[in-house]
Amino acid sequence: MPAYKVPHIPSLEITPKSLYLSRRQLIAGAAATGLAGLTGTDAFAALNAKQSSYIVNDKITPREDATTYNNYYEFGTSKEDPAKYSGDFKPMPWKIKIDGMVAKPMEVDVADLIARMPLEERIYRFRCVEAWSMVIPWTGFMLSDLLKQVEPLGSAKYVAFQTALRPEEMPGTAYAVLDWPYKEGLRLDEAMHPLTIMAVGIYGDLLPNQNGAPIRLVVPWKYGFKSVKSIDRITLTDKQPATAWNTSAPDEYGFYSNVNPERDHPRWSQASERVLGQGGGFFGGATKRDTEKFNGYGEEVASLYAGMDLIANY
Ligand SMILES: Nc1nc2c(c(=O)[nH]1)N[C@H]1C(S)=C(S)[C@@H](COP(=O)(O)O)O[C@H]1N2
Ligand SMILES: [Mo]
Repeated sequence: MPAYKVPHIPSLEITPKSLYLSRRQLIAGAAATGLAGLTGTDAFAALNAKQSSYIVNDKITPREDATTYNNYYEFGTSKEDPAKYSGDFKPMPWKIKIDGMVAKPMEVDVADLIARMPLEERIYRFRCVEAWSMVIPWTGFMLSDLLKQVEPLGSAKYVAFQTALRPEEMPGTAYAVLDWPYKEGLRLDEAMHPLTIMAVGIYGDLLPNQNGAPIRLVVPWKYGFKSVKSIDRITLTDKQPATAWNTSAPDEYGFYSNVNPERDHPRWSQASERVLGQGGGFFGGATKRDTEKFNGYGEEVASLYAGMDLIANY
């Protein structure tokens, strides 16, 4: 049994058809207006998600912790900065450009994706490279469902992702702490894996700005920094893409960044993690747990790396 019952999101099965249809209409209306002004209970209706079978049977991290202890350097480098300084960021309306080695490049509106993609709620463990973790209910759709629509060419081997760069809304980008815009990348087979999702919500609500509104990647078997926020461009390519952390510190952050307790970060151990929001205080008294290889998703993803040396390819 899940340790957590998903609030507010009726599954499609138990939703009367008339109500379901009126939600679709509401969503269509929201798409037309770019979801402007959709908050609170309206947003629950917009996030008409199905409960997924991808569920970690563990205590959910309190929403308060997941939305006030963040990494989002565009809004500052302290964990409290993103919640404090992302208030001017405007996540709607929002377009994502998908280009590169595809038969059908496109520009798509995120409100439209929220309206028409099959949304699911999944409860994933999420582990930051800084040796803390949390358990988050994400609402999103499989990245593969989006990539299929642009028809990747046979020559495409990687997917590059980019965060929007809006200096006037992102005070942290005034400092050259990373090479802006924030970039990330996946191998095409990693991007097409069913565990890889584009998230538009957490805790049944639209993503708060500090968590990557309006749309972000979530790759649960990799360190948190692979899960790039506020994406406005996705490019299919045949070359391994540059990534923000690999560019800034190549000895510390590789391209693969699979969660791996056997491969320490040069400055700290990766064998265990502090669980955010558990055991009273955070780093003070937080519960510690052993880090699992591939963050516990090995059964699903280990085959992607058959024959690869994951110590060299960190
Ligand atoms: N654009 C962008 N995406 C980003 C980051 C960032 O600084 N900028 N930080 C990454 C890191 S290090 C982590 S751990 C996660 C944190 O996600 P959360 O704040 O929703 O927990 O976002 C990742 N995505
Ligand atoms: Mo991270």
